[in-house]
Amino acid sequence: MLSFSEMAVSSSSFPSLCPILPLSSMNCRRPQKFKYRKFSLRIVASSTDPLASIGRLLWGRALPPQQLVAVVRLAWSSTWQLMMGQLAPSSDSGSYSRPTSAFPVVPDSYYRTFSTGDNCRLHLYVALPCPWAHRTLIVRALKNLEDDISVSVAAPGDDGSWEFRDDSDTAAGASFLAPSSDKANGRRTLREVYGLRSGGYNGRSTVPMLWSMDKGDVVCNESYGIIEFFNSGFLDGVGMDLAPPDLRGQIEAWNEIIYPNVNNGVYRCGFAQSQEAYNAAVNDLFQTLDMLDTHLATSRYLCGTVLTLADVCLFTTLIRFDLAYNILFKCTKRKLVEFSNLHAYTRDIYQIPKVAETCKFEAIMDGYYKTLFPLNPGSIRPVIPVNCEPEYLNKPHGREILSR
Ligand SMILES: N[C@@H](CCC(=O)N[C@@H](CS)C(=O)NCC(=O)O)C(=O)O
Repeated sequence: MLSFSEMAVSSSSFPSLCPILPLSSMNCRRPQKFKYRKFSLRIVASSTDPLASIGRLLWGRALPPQQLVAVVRLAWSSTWQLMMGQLAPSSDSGSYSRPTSAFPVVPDSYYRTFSTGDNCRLHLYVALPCPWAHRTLIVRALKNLEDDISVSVAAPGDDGSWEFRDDSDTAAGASFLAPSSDKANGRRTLREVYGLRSGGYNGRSTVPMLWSMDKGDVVCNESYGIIEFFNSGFLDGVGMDLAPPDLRGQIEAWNEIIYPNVNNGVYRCGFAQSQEAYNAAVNDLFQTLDMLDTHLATSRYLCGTVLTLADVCLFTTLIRFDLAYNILFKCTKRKLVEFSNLHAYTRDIYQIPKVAETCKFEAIMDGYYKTLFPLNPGSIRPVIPVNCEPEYLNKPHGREILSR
């Protein structure tokens, strides 16, 4: 790709811009451009403001804003379509369709070793902005699996793919969460780790990913598969059971509503590539949130008085709602804080011991506003809303009464 200074001295760059502007409407005199061409090129090359210089070179001293806007708009929207097409695959109608995971379930053999509590040397790869990875961190904490399942925390690199850093605090314990080195394989990127499996790997290198250190292979890279598996471990008295057999039908029913309309629903809003696709996604999302708000007025958690995997899955979207989705993904009909029951429910779960330590607001903000640059090209990170600060989330939620 050409840098701005290279563009400025490459005369072939300009004709490609000019034909889309009607010459008659351009506020410039042709001869002026050629008369001063050498001089202008020197100015552009040495300028500290190359865009302004290119504008002056094309149109003389007076910049015609309408044409500048028209050119930039066309160039930007074409680039945006190109990038979104790559980053967010969509249907013909412009609706975002999430690619499926390559390793969607944990094979039975792992369940057998895990249920006995044998050290089966599993390692979890996560990233802190990611709502899907966040599910696995919460269940790992609630099941007290920190010492059994070690974790590496990846962070977005310049190209948006997951990378490992030098450990920020090597003395920290197993529950400390911050971007880290790759503690299982010593690699620099997650892509390299995926590539270590026998037979290689060409798919998406996503988090969360559960890795077998014994087999040197991916166990699962679908968040729901991983949390079901974690929940099955050491059931006798270790942590809480987040999927009691009598509630499994209800959990599944809630997941079938919440995944497409809320968890993936916010992405369907943010990554929509047509107005119609956005309208449909935002309607589905807010209709579902209204229904959940009504349900949670009389039910402490989704399935009654017991926290389940369905609540964990809903929580990791809700905790990001006013921080990121409301603004960046245009989920603007209402903020979460305006849904009194849903917001109190979010605070209730946030206050369960060990959950707050998994919520990393700075990393979430950086991850969304800086990495998803097609949605926020200036990379300016908005301030954290007051209602998303820990002090606010720790305010009494008053929901204990629903458990009596
Ligand atoms: N369905 C997967 C989704 C995982 C996913 O999309 N993770 C994102 C981060 S939020 C990712 O790693 N994306 C990197 C990529 O697509 O290359 C799950 O629930 O685990």
